[in-house]
Amino acid sequence: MGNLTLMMIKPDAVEKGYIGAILEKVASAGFVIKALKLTQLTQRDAETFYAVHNERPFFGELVSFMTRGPIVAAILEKENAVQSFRTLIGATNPEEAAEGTLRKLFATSMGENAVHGSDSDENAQVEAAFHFSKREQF
Ligand code: 3AN
Repeated sequence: MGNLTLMMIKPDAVEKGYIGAILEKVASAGFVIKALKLTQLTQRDAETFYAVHNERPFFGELVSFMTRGPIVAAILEKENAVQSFRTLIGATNPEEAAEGTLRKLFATSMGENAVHGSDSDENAQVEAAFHFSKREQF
């Protein structure tokens, strides 16, 4: 069981001014920030990051959404980080997300769902390396 996960605050939540509110919830839930940046994905970045979904019907929509404005990327540390953070995020569809979860609070739809969290320890490592060099990780 790993203790790191990769978060992205997606363009919809950045546009709405939710960066501070989301980081406050993340910190209050006991996650420690090990790396943090405001950045913007290129089309190639998004296609690479979401390569597992490239056969899905929503892939084009997902890539154009994720590249339309800046995002916040962060590496978060906590015991059992991947599972614990996915619980804090809530279901992919915000209408199904539990009360108090980040998607219930800040997301509007299945596509524009405010926050990403890694789905496995392996992907957390890959996604952390995708966004951060070693000297940006503390
Ligand atoms: P999660 O982000 O909850 O792990 P995944 O891995 O199934 O969900 O999907 C990755 C991303 O693809 C989601 N965060 C969402 O932005 C987008 N997505 C998933 N399903 C749909 C859908 N039916 N329509 C549009 N976008 C979707």
